[in-house]
Amino acid sequence: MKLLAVHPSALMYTRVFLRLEPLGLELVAGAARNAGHDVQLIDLQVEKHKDYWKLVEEFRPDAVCFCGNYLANIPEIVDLCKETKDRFPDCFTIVGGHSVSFIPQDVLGLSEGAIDCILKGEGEPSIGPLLEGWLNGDISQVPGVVTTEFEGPPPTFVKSLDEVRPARDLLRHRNKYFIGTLDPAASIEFARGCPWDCTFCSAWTFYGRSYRTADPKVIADELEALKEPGVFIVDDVAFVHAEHGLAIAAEIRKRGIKKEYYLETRADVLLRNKEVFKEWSEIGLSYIFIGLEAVDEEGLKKFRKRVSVDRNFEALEYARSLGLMVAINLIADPSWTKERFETIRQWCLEIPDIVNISVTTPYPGTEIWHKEARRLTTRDYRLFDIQHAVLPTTLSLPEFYEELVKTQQVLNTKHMGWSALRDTVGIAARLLSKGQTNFVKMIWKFNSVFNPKLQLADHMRRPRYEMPVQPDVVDKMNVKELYVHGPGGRKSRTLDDDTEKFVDQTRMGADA
Ligand code: B12
Ligand code: SF4
Repeated sequence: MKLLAVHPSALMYTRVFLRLEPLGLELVAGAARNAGHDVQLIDLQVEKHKDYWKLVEEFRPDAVCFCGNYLANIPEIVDLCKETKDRFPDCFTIVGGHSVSFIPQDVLGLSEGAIDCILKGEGEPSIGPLLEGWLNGDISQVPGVVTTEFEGPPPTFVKSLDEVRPARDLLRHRNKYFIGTLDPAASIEFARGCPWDCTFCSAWTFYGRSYRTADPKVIADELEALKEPGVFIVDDVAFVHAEHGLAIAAEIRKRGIKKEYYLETRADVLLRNKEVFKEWSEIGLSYIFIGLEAVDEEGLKKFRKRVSVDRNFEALEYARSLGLMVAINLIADPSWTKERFETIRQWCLEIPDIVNISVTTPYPGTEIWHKEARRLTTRDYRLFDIQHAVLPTTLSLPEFYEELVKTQQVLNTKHMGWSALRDTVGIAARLLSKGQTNFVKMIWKFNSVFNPKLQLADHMRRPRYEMPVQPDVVDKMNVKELYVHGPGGRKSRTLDDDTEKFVDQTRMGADA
């Protein structure tokens, strides 16, 4: 069968700071190719809808599959499926990925028959059987499949993360992916899943709190094959398991692989596994993103992060001492007042790090979704990108955005525009001389994207597709109902006993 794999357009944040290759979709494309299908891939983060149509006309796929990782992309995906079905009624349309796995019936309903099925959970094990089933006229037994008429068996995990490799060669513009000065950058996965259980996050509910690691040798093979000098490690929490991090580092040293890395981790993991991060800073780690979420104890408790403020600051200090560029995420709560924003602004000004501020957003598959969804002030999917307020704000909405953007401006003043150019003039010149313009273009983009008036205007657009009205707020909920892949318990986590104990001590525990 001829399959076209499609990643939708970029959301607000990725229009400025970074743009990354669609690794999950490349894995699904790789698995489909291994199953004997003829596969093409298009990424609308870097190409336009007219390029999609051109490719569809030329390639004439029998099936098109979309990556529905992001809730805010759902309207675009539904529209593309509708038009694809109008023009090519026999084309099999599939949507898979993170967000749609939690709300398959809602998405199928919006599409009015234009989406043939949702494929829930990990795509690698089921995409081959799905295409096979379509050819044979029966897809009802494919794990993870959901249609308006039936639901197949539960989704399954790929047998091993080493089994399928991403079809990187199918990406048509590899030089368009970057993060900060890592330009161009490729993405790689060392481990999958997260053993913690934060209330605002769906990473753990998607994977049933499992944690699986890839073989260090396979990882090193993949790194060796990458042409890009920059590498974004997509793991939710990097180096949870110290031995795994050290084994990859040893393989990299042995083979003399020279790359620059970016990763995301938790403050308590960084402090527990100091030697791993030190080793990585010596073999090329240059950026580290730490999800602090809040700067006071009360805020941390709310997000069920059992890391204390002091430990957070200690972690920042340690990361800086390794010479790493540190980025921090803070979550702005809709209840924030002008004074609260001012306090955060002052804090951001005092520290040398990059501070990214997102807005509390209940997502399907998270605990806060079940507690807050009834209070949503909008049901427009497009606003669920953690840059818009979708819950009632204490300040008026215009004031909230004024304050939010003013606080995000600190980042602009400190780390973008002329100050960025001044600090990175050598790097910028080197990148430009190689024809890499992503980083240099990025540093001037902030004001054109982050603008309170534009954000307010987004709320005024008439929604084409809305989420269904949510049932009553649930105070006590059955956590098991949140999962896409059912929880597999201790054996589903490749962690030694000490690390498992550490995880248990640092999470609140769904049943605690
Ligand atoms: C790396 C990452 C990013 C990267 C790269 C994203 C990219 N280009 O793909 C960056 C940093 C750019 C990013 C940005 C954002 N992200 Co992000 N991101 C992640 C993260 C940590 C891992 C994703 C990943 O690469 N995993 C590894 C690959 C192999 O897995 P995968 O992509 O999920 O693909 C598998 C399955 O989903 C499925 N699948 C995927 N596509 C398809 C397609 C088909 C047809 C099928 C059958 C299956 C399938 O099969 C794949 C293989 O098993 C996830 C958390 C998570 N664990 O999922 C959050 C996550 C997906 N991001 C999230 C958010 C909110 C964002 C932002 C909106 C944040 C912001 N600050 O604005 C932006 C928007 C990005 C955009 N598209 O414009 C949320 C999603 C919320 C939601 N429900 O919409 C998540 C779940 C994090 C969270 N804590 O809740 N993100
Ligand atoms: S540590 Fe918390 S926020 Fe981070 S991926 Fe795991 S569950 Fe999500």
